[in-house]
Amino acid sequence: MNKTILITGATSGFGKAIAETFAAAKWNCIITGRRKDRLEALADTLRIHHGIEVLPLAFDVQNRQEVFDALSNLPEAWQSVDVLVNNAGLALGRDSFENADLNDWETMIDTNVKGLLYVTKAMLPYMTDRKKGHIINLGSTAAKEVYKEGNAYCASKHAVDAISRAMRVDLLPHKIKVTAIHPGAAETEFSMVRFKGDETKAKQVYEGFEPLRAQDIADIIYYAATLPNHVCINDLVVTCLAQANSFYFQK
Ligand code: NDP
Ligand code: 8X3
Repeated sequence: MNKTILITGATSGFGKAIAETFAAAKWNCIITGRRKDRLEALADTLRIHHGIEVLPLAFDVQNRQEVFDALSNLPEAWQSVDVLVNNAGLALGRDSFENADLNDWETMIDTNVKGLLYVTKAMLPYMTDRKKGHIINLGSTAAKEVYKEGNAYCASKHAVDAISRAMRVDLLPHKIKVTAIHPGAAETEFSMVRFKGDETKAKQVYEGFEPLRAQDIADIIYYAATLPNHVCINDLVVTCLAQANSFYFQK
């Protein structure tokens, strides 16, 4: 029987690459995000190319009601979720503390922190009932260090790091694995979102070095998710060759 994965933020970047990678390995996929058109298109492609089942669910992870409406009563055939990837997230703006926009801060915290908590809480009963499951959270190098003008984004990812460690302890009796993956700079739609559509600023982030690609992270997540049951990758920082940490790039 095919295994099942749920990926939040599957409409672009890491999430889309993760869906494509698991679908190619014949996992059935629950794909989520706000952009319904992209979800439907991805669902069709995955079904046609890989002959798997796909359940697209459009909702905003910031909205507690929407999250629970979408996830707490999954059709029975979809309830045996083996892997949950909490990937949906974003940075908004790169401004010093005194200039940063409060709305941006709230959106990052509501998405990266509260959204991850809501989705996990809604999905946990399916895993605790079976005493089986794997939760994979997308942190960042920004979960480990703070950088100039990274303020609330770094804080939100530090929270993902802390939540992942807390989950690992609390979910141990339920035999649920928790993996936190912390990528460095990866060229996805991330910087276009961060700089609110300013293509020049977004491109500058990756100038002069070869950043990670979404597929690199998807491959690592597939590896972590398919290890023998007794083996857990708990915490993994992954950067491109040009990056030592949040501050040091060899361009
Ligand atoms: P993208 O912008 O390419 O993808 C982000 C995904 O998150 C989209 O599918 C988007 O879907 C979804 N998303 C954002 N907000 C919401 C929301 N409120 N509700 C539901 N879905 C949402 O970025 P990446 O793939 O790069 O980012 C994925 C994760 O990886 C994020 O958590 C990010 O912080 C983290 N990360 C990224 C790094 C990078 O350099 N790219 C490095 C380290 C970590 P939609 O808009 O359709 O809702
Ligand atoms: C995304 C990478 O360096 O912008 O999490 O924080 S960075």
